[in-house]
Order: sequence, then C-alpha cells, then structure tokens
Amino acid sequence: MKTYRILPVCLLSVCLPLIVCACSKLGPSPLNDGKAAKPAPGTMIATPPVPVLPVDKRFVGNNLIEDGGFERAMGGEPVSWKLDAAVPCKVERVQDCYAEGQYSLRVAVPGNQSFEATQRVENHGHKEYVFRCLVLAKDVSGQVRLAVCDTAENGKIVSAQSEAITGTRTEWTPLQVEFAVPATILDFAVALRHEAAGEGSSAMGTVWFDQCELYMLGEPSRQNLLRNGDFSEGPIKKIPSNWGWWMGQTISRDSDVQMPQSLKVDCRPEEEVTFVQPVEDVVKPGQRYVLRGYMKTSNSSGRATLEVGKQGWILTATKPVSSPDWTWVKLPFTAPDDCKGLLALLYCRRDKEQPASPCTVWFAHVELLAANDKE
Ligand SMILES: [Ca+2]
Repeated sequence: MKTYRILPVCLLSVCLPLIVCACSKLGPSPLNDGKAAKPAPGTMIATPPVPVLPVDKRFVGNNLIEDGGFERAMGGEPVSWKLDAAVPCKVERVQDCYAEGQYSLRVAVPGNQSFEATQRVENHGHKEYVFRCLVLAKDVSGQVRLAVCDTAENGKIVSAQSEAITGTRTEWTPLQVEFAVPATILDFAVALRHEAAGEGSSAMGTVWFDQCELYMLGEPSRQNLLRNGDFSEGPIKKIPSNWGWWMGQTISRDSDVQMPQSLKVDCRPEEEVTFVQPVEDVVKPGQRYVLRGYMKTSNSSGRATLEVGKQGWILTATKPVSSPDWTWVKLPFTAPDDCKGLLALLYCRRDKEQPASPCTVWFAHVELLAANDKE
C-alpha cells in the first residue's frame, strides 16, 4: 500500500495538476538535476511516493534509532549519526526530498567511492532486531544497502546486510535487514552504506536516506520452559536452584566480563559432569521445541553439549562445543509421541584423547522454548 504526501503550496490551487518530485519552495527537484523550473504559484507539489511500512507484531518497544529521520542537527550535521568523512562525498541534511518530517540525509557520492553513516546501539542480552530505512537513488553506480556490524575493532561476530539497490529509484524504496546479536556483544552499529563499484565509474550519484527504524523483535508467546535457565537463583558456588547434578567437583556462578550471569563448572581429570532439570507437564507429545544457550570451555579437553533426555537415555544432543569463545547453540527437537516428561541436560563431556586434563566449562542463558516456524 502506498500513500502520496501532498504539500499544498497554496490552498487556492487544487486544480493545477503539475506534479513534480520535490518541494518547490525549498529548491529544485533532486531527481532532475534542478533543471526543472520552480512550480508556478498555486501548484500542487508531491514528494516521491512514500510506502507505508507495516508494523510487525513481533516489534517490541519503540524505535531504537536516535534521529532516524534526520530532523535534528548540530553544526549542520545530523545528530547521533557518525559520518565517514574520509571520502569525498557531499553529505547534507536536506529538505529537497523527504519521506517523513522535513529533512532527509542526502549523500552525493562518486561511483568509485564508498560512504557510511553509522549509529551505535546498546545491546541487552541475546536479542533479535530488524533495521529498516527508506531510500531514494539517482544515477548510483555503486550499491546502496543497510548493514549491521560489531563496534569492536576487527569484530566479526555481528555481520548482516540488506539487499542492495543501484541506479535510480524515484519512489522511496524500503530496505530491511533482520539479524541476531549475541549476549556477549555490549553494543553494535547500524550503517547506511554506499559500496563503491570498484574501478568502475567515477560519475556522481546521489542517494537519500530517511525514516530509519530499528526494532527489537520479541516473542511474547514463547516463555522459557526451564526454571532458572539464567542461573541467577541459588547460592554462589553451589548447585543453582531448580537444577540437579550428577558427579563433578567445583561449581560457581561466574562473573564473566561478557556474560555476567553464567554457570562455571570445574571438572576433575577423568570426570564428566551433568546438570539436569526435569521438564514435565509443560512439554506435549508430538510438539516441536528448541533447547538453546551459550557454552564455552577452558581448553580442548572439555566438550560442552546441550542434550535432551528421556527415561535414562539421550534423545538428542548438540554438537560438542570446545572453544574459549562463547558459542550460541540451538537444539530443535520433537517431543516423542509417548512423552510424559523430558530432561534438559547440560553436559560437560570429555575429549577421549585427553581424559586426564582438568577443564572448566561454562553455560549461560539456557532456554527451552516452543519452536517457531524457522526452527
Ligand atoms: Ca525525515
């Protein structure tokens, strides 16, 4: 569905049908190099068509982008956006075309140059997001897209990008990217990006950005079926509440820098440790579920897995994690038809080649959820 934003220059002028791209009183049309004459007094002016973006039921809370419409300025530059000024691109807040408010961000960029405007966003736990923005383009020979990346130097944990557009778009075109950010990331950056066309054309192209939005995606119907899956309850250095355990020596809740709440397990040589939580009543036979969480190990001797058990045997298990980096794993499964209850297991297994080495295993943010369509 599309709506057309109509700006009456004069209230007496409704009968003149001249429609041009942009606001006449604010300058020439951006999409025709300004060669068009200004509309005569009494002309109806329309901006390029602006699509109405749907409100997704999964959106949680407000738009997380500051000044996503480029309406605010400080020293002429948009507030909250960091402009990559190392390239010879002319970047301005302009009123010649906009999708909302009265301004957009216009970037005049040669085809063989790249440009980026970024904004930092704080992350809280493991979250999924959608980033979207409206774009106009004129004679763009590179590629225009939205991107998401780590703020840490050389960080490559968060990396996602939208489809790209190139050439000319005379209607505001929505670009969108959905992505997940691990709990280990404290903040990330969203980017409005022009990617150079390599050694190709140095001809100038122009791109406009407006109505940038970032929403957290929620799953209100998906409750964690595990109790104390974040290990926040229970005495320090003892078994966390609601979890039982088999074997093992020393456990503690860790104050890991990246993961403030986690379960830390020190395993003696030759020893394998399991934490277990019975899941009865809440799982239904034949239904799909997903067990997921974060794991890491101190050395290659440790093998951390999430497993689902039934009446003393293992139904399914994740691939073992043996890495000092926090690793997000998902274990989708279908509850057996004769299921009257399952066990959620956090397993500290051993590399059979090095059973004598001591090792430490960590778990965090463990959840058992009803599976969604993607799982
Ligand atoms: Ca705007």
